[in-house]
Amino acid sequence: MKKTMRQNLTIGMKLTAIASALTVLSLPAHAEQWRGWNIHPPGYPNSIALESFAEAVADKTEGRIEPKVYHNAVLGDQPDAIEQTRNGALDFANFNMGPMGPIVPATNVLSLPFIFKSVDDMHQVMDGEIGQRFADALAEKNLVALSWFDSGARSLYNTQRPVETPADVEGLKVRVMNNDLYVEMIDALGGNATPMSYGEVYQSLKTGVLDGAENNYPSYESSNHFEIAPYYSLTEHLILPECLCIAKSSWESLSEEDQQIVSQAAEAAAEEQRQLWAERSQTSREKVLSDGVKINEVADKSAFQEKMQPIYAEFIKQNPQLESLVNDIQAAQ
Ligand code: GTR
Repeated sequence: MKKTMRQNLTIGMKLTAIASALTVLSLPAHAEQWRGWNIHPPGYPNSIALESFAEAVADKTEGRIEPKVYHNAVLGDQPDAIEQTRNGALDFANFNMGPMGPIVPATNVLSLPFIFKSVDDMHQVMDGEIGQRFADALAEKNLVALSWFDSGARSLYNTQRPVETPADVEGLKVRVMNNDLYVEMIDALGGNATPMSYGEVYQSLKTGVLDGAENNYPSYESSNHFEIAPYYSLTEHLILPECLCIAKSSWESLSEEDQQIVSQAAEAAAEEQRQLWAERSQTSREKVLSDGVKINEVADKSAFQEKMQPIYAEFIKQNPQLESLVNDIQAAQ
């Protein structure tokens, strides 16, 4: 009797051991934990798309890669995060091409005001051969751009008055993203540009350190800047694409099969983001309007465009190797 019990016990123990060995075997040898940077809050189109990307990658690699998205720029502001992704401290991120300019000079072409005629033109250009040239330039700086997100058109907003002509910008203290081209852009309109990280803008508007800033509808709304700066003027001076970028070191550590999975997940995320973006642009606009924001059309955009001509001329003088890229983008629209 006793012997049988002991035998059962031994068999039981062996079975348990086999079961746990099997469990171990079914787990990937070393699951890669991937850290992803995101500037926006949960629920924002980009945030939802990044979450979908993370889920698809974890799912399709059967847990070999476990990406986690950190929202609200908790891992640092955008210029910092770009550096961290370049050196592999972060694995993936959604970056706007604006703050990319100081690191990847070719992307500055995208920051030339009014370079794109419309958001559709921007997508058509970025989804084609020219977009690949930007991806190549990013790759040289250790960033693998797998897909392009929508970021709409950026317009000026401020606490003081509607902007209808360049003269209305005179004297306004305007926050810009970290890129000298934007300082030149605001200076050319007679304003005072202040480069500042996104997270500091709300407080600076509130205390009067800033009179205004510039952004698309979803960011203007989700950042609550509209509560303090209620004049939103449709200058639409910048149409900046955003990338879903992977750190080169993380990318190169993947098998070919996993690269394909990650790449497909990034494409699917961009598709989802663009659709959510279109919806959110509408709802953000409605939300700020119902809160009392005054939105004005800018009847004569050419007055703003003319002020930008010296910036183009100087840019091409300083970067002759980028002239053909500027021309090719203009010709493609
Ligand atoms: C948003 C963009 C962010 C960030 C922000 C800013 O539209 O999605 O990546 O660039 O603007 O103004 O700093």
